[in-house]
Amino acid sequence: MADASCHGQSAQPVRLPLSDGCVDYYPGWLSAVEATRVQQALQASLPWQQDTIKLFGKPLKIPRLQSWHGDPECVYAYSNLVMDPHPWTPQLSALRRRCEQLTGTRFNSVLANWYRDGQDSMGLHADDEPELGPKPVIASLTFGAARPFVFKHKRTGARYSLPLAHGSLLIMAGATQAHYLHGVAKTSRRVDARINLTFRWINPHLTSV
Ligand SMILES: O=C(O)CCC(=O)C(=O)O
Ligand SMILES: [Mn+2]
Repeated sequence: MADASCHGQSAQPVRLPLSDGCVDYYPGWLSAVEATRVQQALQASLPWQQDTIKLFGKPLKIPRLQSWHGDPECVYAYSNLVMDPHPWTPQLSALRRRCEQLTGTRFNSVLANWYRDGQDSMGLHADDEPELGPKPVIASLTFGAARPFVFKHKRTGARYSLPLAHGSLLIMAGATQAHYLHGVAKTSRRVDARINLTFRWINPHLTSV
């Protein structure tokens, strides 16, 4: 259990044992009933799309649905994909406010990911684009199936994995993005849908497009 938070205020999170990172986990941040209500509303109301990236020059559909929301200037670029933000919905704004109150940090954007089944995934990566700044605080809210969330140390290759529970909140802060990759692997197990929201602060003047 953490005795001091690395992202502002403290509300009894579990501090993950990642030597060079700073990751706090709040398993039941939302009640199961509220989390289910939010998940259903997000699935029904966000403008989900399956984006295409270029890998070694070849177009490739990413294995999940996404929806990018934020303040108008929050253009986000990764893997040759440039995303203009959809506006905040009342529900995303309310969740953002609660994450801001907990962390003492501001967020101006959120990436929503919908993993439809076990074939949907997110490859190992770090959220280390210049526009996120050197020590980004990222608030990650999970709904639905508890898929293993994997951290891999960039230098040592050491791995740490935990299943992120329905209604849980994970805060990645400090040097986590500098030292670790993270991702959600495919699985051949039958798994239900999973939605994840990552709230971020983007500096629009540093966007690399
Ligand atoms: O789905 C997740 O838990 C992680 C999502 C993520 O890493 C991202 O959106 O950058
Ligand atoms: Mn990420």
